[in-house]
Amino acid sequence: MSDVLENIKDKCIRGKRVELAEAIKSALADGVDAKDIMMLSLIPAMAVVGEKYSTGEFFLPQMMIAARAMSEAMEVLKSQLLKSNYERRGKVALGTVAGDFHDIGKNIVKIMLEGSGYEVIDLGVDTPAEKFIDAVQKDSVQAVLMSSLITLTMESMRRTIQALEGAGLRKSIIIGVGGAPVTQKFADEIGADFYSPDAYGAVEKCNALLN
Ligand code: B1M
Repeated sequence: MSDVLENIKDKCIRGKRVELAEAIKSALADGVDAKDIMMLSLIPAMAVVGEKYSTGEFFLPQMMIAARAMSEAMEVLKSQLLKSNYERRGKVALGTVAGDFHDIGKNIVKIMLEGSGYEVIDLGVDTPAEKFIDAVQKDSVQAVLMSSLITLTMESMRRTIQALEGAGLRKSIIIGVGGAPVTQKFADEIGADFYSPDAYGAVEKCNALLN
């Protein structure tokens, strides 16, 4: 990895948000690709933060500081990532499921979908099944996409799919799931239409299944 990308990653891990934003602006001005900054610096930085938290080297405050730096960095990158101008492709609802407040991954999925021409109804975090149902009924979305970062809250995905089935809406939509602990096996088990390990994959699956 180049020194520039390594430096950005390091600043994100250490939660140096002002320096991080400056380093990203400078890299963009030098022609570094926004996608490379996201894929090679920021996302790997969060994996390192997670490892450090697991091993007890980082505590919750450090994880929060790094997460805030990452969120602000995404704001800097957003305009670059949204530059692609595709024709409108469809409307999807996206949310982090009930009980879960992690939204960095969800927000990346949102940016990538919007950059690819989708209208995204962002349901936010800690999203109960009823909000997904509302989005299908009132906003006429063609897909429901759910994110979960905690093993325990993966069950909220199952409950949401059951609630959509109970409301008679299941057959009219595509359901996609993702987030670090989610697997293809789990997606199959709960009856989702697709699983994607990353944001680009989620866009590809939407392209394939909705168009
Ligand atoms: Co939390 N946290 N956290 N956390 N946190 C994890 C997830 C954890 C693995 C850390 C650890 O223990 N090593 C652990 C979960 C353990 C488990 O269940 N197995 C954990 C824990 C325990 C907790 C708390 C319970 C801690 C506490 O309070 N004691 C608490 C939970 C609060 C709650 O939600 N109820 C908590 C809180 C937080 C912060 C607030 C400090 C912060 C979140 C800030 C925010 O999101 N605004 C935070 C963070 C930053 C993390 C880690 C370090 C990083 C998560 C992240 O943003 N990754 C995380 C460790 C880790 O993941 N290794 C951890 C980067 C992001 C880009 O990846 O979200 O996976 P990800 O998204 C990817 C793909 O998965 C995919 O695309 C994205 C981009 O490629 N994707 C989808 C995501 N959603 C998709 C949906 C799709 C498709 C693809 O739909 C089709």
